[in-house]
Amino acid sequence: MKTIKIFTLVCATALGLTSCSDNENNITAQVQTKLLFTSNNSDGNVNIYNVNNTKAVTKSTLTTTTSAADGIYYNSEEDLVIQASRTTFGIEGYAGASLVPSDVSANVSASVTASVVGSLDMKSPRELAVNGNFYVVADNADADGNTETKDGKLFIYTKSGNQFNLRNTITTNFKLWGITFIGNDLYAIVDTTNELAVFSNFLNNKSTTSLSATKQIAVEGIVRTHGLTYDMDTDTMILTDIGEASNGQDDGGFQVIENFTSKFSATTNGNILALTEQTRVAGSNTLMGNPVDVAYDGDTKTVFIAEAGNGGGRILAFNNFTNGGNLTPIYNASLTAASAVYLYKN
Ligand SMILES: [Ca+2]
Ligand SMILES: [Ca+2]
Ligand SMILES: [Ca+2]
Repeated sequence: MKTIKIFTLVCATALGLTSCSDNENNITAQVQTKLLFTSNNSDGNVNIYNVNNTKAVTKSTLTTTTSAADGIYYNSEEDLVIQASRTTFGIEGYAGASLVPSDVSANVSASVTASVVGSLDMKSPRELAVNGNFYVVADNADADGNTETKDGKLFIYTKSGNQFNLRNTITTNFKLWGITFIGNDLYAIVDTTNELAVFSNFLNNKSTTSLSATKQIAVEGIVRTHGLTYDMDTDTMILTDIGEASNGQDDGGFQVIENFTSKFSATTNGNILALTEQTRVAGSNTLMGNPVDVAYDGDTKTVFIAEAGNGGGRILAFNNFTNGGNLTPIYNASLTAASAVYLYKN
């Protein structure tokens, strides 16, 4: 496996001083590899954007045999890119991905075949969340044969060697899309609404069953949420808002919730987390119509968006969002039917 690590020493620049010393307080091994892994529903290929410097982004492509995918993750220990295929309806893992992003010249491409696969259980996979050896996929197909009732299924796989094994499924009493872990708790957006649900100690539910959320709250300011991401280091949660699904051009946005842990705790079950506790970015300059997924780099306060609608699909990045509003993206690349983003940092 080729190494893709680059380390630099960060020097103290506070108070106008520029100095490098070996004082233990001043030495930091800084993150220098930042790769944005993306899936899409147009050709199913994995596009990997090197976003170390958002002013000089390069892209590599893993050409897959899947033609649509939604939900992506990078397992660096095994150098494995994993996505939920909407062609096979199973999870696929592609080895050797680091060979591509280690070369930062633009538009490197490599063909890959799925070397880690499992049973083909799903109907409409939409997002992947990983906790240790557990790979959880949210499926937004109707779960009970009655399209009048809102529900969805979470498929829980464990990875063993070159195999994903289905451990159990959990049926939810709301429609699913984005999911993410915070520790052992699984957070899920409640599709078609502005609500956020959490299942505490989710992986302790080892049998195939129906499960109600431990807690479910409304997020003021959002019309219809879809994607979410959480950054542990900065305790920041970000939710996307697709507005009306029929408007893929200019009614989308995202909302940033800093100090998420205390704000979520303070909002009791069934209540509303106020817009005044959040920062909202939306408007025609943002190029967001249906932002379906989000990733966040807390180091640089940069938000990455998978936009499914505007211009046919885009990967967008935003920073300086403190005041919110109708921001212009600092990065904008066409990616037809972009469906998911995952940020890997090393
Ligand atoms: Ca149903
Ligand atoms: Ca929309
Ligand atoms: Ca994601």
